[in-house]
Amino acid sequence: NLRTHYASQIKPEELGDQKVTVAGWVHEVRDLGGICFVVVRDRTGKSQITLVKKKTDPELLDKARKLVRESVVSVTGSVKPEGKAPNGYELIPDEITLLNEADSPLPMDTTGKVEAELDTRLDSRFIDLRRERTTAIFKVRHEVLKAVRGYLTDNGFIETSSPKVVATATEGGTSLFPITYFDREAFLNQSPQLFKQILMSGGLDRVFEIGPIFRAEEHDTRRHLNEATSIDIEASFCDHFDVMEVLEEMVAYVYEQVIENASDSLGVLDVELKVPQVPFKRVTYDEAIEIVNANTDEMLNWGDDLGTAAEHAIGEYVFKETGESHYFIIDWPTEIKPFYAMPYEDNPILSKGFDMMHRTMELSSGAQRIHIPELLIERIESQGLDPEGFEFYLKAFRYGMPPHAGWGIGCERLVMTMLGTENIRDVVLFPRDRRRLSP
Ligand code: ATP
Ligand code: AMO
Repeated sequence: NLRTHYASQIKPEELGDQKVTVAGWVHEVRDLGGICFVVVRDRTGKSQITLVKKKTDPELLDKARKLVRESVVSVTGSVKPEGKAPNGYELIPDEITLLNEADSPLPMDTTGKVEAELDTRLDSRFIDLRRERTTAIFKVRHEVLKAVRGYLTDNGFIETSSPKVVATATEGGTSLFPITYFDREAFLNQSPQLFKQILMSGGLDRVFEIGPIFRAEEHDTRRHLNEATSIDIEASFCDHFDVMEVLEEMVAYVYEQVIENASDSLGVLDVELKVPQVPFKRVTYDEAIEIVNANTDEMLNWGDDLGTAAEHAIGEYVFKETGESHYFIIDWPTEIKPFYAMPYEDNPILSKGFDMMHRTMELSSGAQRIHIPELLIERIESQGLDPEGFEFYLKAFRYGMPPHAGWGIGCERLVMTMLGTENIRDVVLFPRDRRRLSP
């Protein structure tokens, strides 16, 4: 056996004389002459291996002293309670197996004493992940996705997957990555949008997808990726207000679950989470414009999109008023929402599209969708797109399409705003951006 226990599973009082085997990376070797400590680290924590010169086989002691930091070892021995050791125990080894020796010097420091640049860390992600802080982020991300799946499943959503190689664009705002698909031009999909809507015609009623989206964002910002993970839902016989409720309830549930299941990781990251209060405040687009014009130097006209500075001004305003970071912006001008957003029947200048915001950035967009094919074609044309390219999609609207609504929320932005990381790249294992294509 290369391993019987993780570091955090070893409880000396329960083990008695039973031997254990831990496996992991050599975190440090401290040779004090009469006594030598080897600290072995795994995903869960650290084990201290203690070798007393007088009591240890000289060959084993020699092997321990020569261990190179960050090498991979497996250690078998007996456990003794020891208050001064990392998890309250020490391991008296019978055997140390060197499984893979690390070169030195290492590409970057793992002890956390020297803070490396993000670029250096991303270049050597395998080493960066050996830092407790980095691993903690991905443990939280796991809890986030687990909670999302749990919440949506419990609320009647079926998990589906849609193709990532497609023939058409869906989101006007950003450009597409073209690829060669045999002898045809194709693209990497920007959003499951069209497919999740087709599933509504199919009668799946409530679906969700967690998958990659690809966006050829021109700019290089701290909140944009070229490959992101989108959490998408679509639900039939619903309007935008119904799915906004699903969204805010889900976000609150995710926070609750992270607090419950990832408190250790939150501690490592020094993050104290507060569950957002539902319902989130609803700010209308008109109010949003007023807030920006009253509180900043910007003068926005009705119909303008909200830029970064405007989003920040609104976020601060809402936070001051409610003490909450999350809120919705509703009742947007139809013209600046995607073609699939349903205009209000009694005032088609406004749409049933919404954004869900965090104080610092947009987290999600959604809408009640147009389910009437004639209106949909009109909207596609009015955005300068060719309905012919959307035939596979439009077909699903002509033979019984229920009213429906949905949203997409960026997983990375959800995790980033939860943990307050500076850069979205911190919460992606192998980010894709303007410059970064490997690892
Ligand atoms: P979406 O997914 O809807 O595109 P987003 O949060 O990525 O949402 P964008 O529409 O890309 O938002 O941008 C939101 C606003 O921020 C836009 O008005 C845009 O002009 C502005 N913005 C985007 N990138 C930058 C940038 N690099 N510098 C300054 N402003 C930016
Ligand atoms: P939208 O384009 O607003 O809406 O995208 C939804 C959410 O996905 C995340 N996101 C990104 N995150 C990081 N980097 C990017 N380049 C990036 N682009 C998007 C954001 C954003 O709020 N089809 C609609 C959703 C719907 O209506 O159901 C859509 O894609 O968090």
